[in-house]
Amino acid sequence: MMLWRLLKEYLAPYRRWISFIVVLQLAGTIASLYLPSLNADIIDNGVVTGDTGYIVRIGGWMLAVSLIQIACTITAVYFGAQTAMAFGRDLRSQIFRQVGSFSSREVGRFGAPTLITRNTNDVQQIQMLAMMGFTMMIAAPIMLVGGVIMALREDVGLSWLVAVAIPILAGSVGLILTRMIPGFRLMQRRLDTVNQVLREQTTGIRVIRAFVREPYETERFGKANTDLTDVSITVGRWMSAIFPTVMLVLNVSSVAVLWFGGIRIDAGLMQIGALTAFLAYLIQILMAVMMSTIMLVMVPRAAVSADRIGEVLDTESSVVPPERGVTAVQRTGELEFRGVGFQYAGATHPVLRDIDFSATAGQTTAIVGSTGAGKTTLLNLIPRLFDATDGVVAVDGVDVRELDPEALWKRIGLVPQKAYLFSGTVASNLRLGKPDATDAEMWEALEIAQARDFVEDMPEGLESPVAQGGTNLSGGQRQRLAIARALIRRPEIYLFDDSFSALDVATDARLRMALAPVTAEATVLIVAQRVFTITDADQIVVLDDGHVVGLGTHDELLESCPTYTEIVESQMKAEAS
Ligand code: M5T
Ligand code: MG
Repeated sequence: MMLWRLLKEYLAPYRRWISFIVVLQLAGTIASLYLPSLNADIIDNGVVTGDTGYIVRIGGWMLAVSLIQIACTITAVYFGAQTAMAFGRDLRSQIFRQVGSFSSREVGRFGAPTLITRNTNDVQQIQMLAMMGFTMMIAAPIMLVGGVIMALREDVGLSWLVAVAIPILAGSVGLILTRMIPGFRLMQRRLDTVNQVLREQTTGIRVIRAFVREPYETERFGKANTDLTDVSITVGRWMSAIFPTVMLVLNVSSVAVLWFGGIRIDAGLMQIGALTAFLAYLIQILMAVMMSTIMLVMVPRAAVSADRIGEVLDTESSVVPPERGVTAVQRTGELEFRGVGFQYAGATHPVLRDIDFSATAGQTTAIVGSTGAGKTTLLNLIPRLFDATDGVVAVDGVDVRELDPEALWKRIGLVPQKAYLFSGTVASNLRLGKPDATDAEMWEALEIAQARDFVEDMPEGLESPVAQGGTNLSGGQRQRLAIARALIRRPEIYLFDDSFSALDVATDARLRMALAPVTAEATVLIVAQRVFTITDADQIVVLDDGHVVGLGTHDELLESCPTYTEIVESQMKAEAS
């Protein structure tokens, strides 16, 4: 069972603490079991005979035992909480690490919202179980067994009451709890939905406003929220029935003890002190039964969460780093696609088929094709954001899957189509490209990327804040920062995925001029929408529906490739009009 596996694995480092907690719980429970019998002694030997000295003596002893019990319990709870929280922390960081190793394919399969819920709320469920376990689960069985023994010692004649009360309590509480279990799985799923809707709305808030979808989105959130509330209420209703049921059983048993005990005392078979002690033990026993039952119901809930966490932990990234990655290679800057095919998980058709071409250092290779032709997918195969499902992508003659990932990424400067920036500052975003970049290097990269002007105009220059996703910048500014981020590491392979699309024609031209000397020695792949910007490329790859339909220079392609001619003509017409 996943829950068991997680607990065993992640509690292992805290074995010593746990033994300590068990000892404390044991001591505390024994102390609390001792108290009623001391009380009985006071009544039978002190109160009944009027021996004040005895009362004071045993009373003092009771006080001491109580203090021990309190101290043990407090310490046990303290360390129990510490251990449970440490357990949660470790589990969360492991999930985080696992998710970090996922390729886009796995992240896409789960979806970000559920990954977030799994790493927060689901971990919390198990953490709570561990916490309750440390504070109650250890005490409950000791209390149960000890209570029964002590009760029998006080009076065997009433022991049948214990035998009747335990199954009644366990049965009725258990019945209620089984009603609640189906609600738990539903609760986690609906929590996922609430997270998902909330996330979508906060990221898409501008679009929602622009299309006046607020009422609709509000309703959508309202529905998800109500669904979660409904199932929580159903679970809550059953939960609220537990306490009255317990009290009912407890009170009826107490009355029965007093009733039958009274008869036995009348008959001279039992002493008053023994009766009070017996009553106290019965209550302790029933409390232990209740605690165990509640624990038992937390188990299925935590098990649901454990399964959800286990799914994440057991998902292997489809992009696995090689066991012994090749780091030392003859650096030629050669980039090669050999019979490459790619199919997205769950897609019916491959997006790329039989891609064959190579690009060498000092060359600029342009990739053109209509939207959805597979240009971005093609580029993403090089830094292994995905792995080719067919054929080989090779850098310097080595399959990228055999290269050490760090070594591979160091050589690649990728400017993605959607320029994503991280929350922080301009400088912190540039340092993603090169952690030890100096201010001068940053300004130089910004200069080439034509971003110097606007960064200088920002109030704090390099230290100006950047919002998550770069939402406080314009699309063109974001693109230029993303270009600077890739430039600053001076890679050997540049991948520009439609990276100039948000720039006006003049800025685009200036940027390319500045870029040319920097990338002269490098292998450059440019995905372009505007054909006139890549007419001087060394070679142009024309993609259509995942196939290479043309390969050559601008002039060659005009002669031989109808698809290319079509693209050029359509853009010229647009220019003219
Ligand atoms: C090519 C499909 C998409 C399209 C084809 C990124 C992505 C794409 N696709 C998926 O099924 N899942 C995905 O996660 O793949 O997409 P592309 O490579 O992004 O095309 P492009 O870069 O040539 O297009 P564009 O618009 O950027 O010029 O059919 O459905
Ligand atoms: Mg694209």
